[in-house]
Amino acid sequence: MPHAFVSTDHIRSLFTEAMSQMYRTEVPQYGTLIELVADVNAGCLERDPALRERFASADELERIDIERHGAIRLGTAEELFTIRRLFAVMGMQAIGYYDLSVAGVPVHSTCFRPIDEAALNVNPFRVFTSLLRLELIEDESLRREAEAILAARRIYTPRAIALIERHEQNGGLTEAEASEFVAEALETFRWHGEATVSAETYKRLHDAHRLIADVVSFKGPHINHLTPRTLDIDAVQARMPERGITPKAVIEGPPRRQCDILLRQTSFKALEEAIVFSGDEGTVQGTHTARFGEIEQRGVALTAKGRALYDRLLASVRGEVQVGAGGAKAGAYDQELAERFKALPDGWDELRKQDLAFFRYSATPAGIAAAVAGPLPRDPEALVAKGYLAFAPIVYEDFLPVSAAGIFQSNLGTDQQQNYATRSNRDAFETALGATAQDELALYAERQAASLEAAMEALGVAGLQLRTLA
Ligand code: OOG
Ligand code: NI
Repeated sequence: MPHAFVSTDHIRSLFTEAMSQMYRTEVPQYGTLIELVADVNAGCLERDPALRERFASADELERIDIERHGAIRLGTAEELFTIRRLFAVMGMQAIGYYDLSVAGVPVHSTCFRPIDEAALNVNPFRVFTSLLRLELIEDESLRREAEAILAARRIYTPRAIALIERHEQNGGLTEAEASEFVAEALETFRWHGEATVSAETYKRLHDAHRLIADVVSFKGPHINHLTPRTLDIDAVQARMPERGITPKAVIEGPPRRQCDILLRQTSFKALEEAIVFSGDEGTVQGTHTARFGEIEQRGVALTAKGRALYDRLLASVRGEVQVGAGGAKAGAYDQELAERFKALPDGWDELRKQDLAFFRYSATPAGIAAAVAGPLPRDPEALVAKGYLAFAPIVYEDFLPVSAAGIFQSNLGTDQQQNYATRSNRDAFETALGATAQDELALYAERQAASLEAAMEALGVAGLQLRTLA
């Protein structure tokens, strides 16, 4: 009899844990951030017993501060193609397309994450994965050189590839294969203190764009940050300096609200780390700045209509106040953000009624009891009003391009503002990926519709509707 396969969710959890351990060892300041996050989260739960109870009953107390995402930057189409296959072993698929060239960062990206609600509940870990757009290097000889350097590297171990193939052929991995796979996959994300290029080449790449040097000069796509979840991002941001951590100037995303929407995130500045360059005249010491730590707080996913309003409000804030080098005008930015976002309703029912956000519907016990007694109205609004149909926000599981650009930028230095006169190139990205990047809005809409359908059925209303239609 063949050995049983473990679930992709289990492999993803093993991987998340292994990455967390590795990154804490590699970047000690990240360990300090994790401790601060744990303290702040514990304080929130202590002050709010109802919140604590919610987490306890969902069996989530243990997992509150575990990592929610990480990020890597790849150099070639082939690397992207294989990373899709690697993440598939852990039940993660490419969702969404993010063009960051409009923000002066020469990459385009996707998010690898689980899709099903059940899988997200077990472990929602996702990886923001960028592909360098070498075509944006203007200097042709430098571009060719970068291409040649990248073409020569192998970022996956032969054993990792063999295990990916085994997963594809057999439809899963056994427990022993899964732990071996995680150990092998970790090699791809590990930091290498030795650059594969000379100090001189590094400088030329760095002068073209700091990010190009980060992608091209090393053996592999080191994980550049991990991001735990916090229950109070403003508190963590304010308290970072207490622990000797320098936060970026402003929290990206929407302002603090009663009803959290989308994603708020902030990071500590990337650290300057010692590296060794290769060279004909022996090795040369240098430094490289790439790795940082981040925190996130997620809220409800917005519909296309809600998102359009969000984008418009955010653009108007950024048009009014530009945060300068060293965080100048950060206070004014935060104020303007809070002020302008008053235009976006801050109540769950308002967000729902105006079709601004996605919700998960369920039949209440009162509704089910009433359904037994007699037929219920078919209009969902009437059912909500009677307390027969309940709704809860669907959490936003993706990223925000403007925020991502802000995170990149703060770790590249504010002197790096460049604008690429180029269009996004989703087709090229998906060709490299070997798959389409799925539409995140369609996924939320499907979940909302499926929950409503199931709830209506539980209330005996779906059948009624079908009969009327027939
Ligand atoms: C990725 C930055 C984007 C986020 O949380 O928006 C990101 C990177 O720096 O490679 O992780
Ligand atoms: Ni991030």
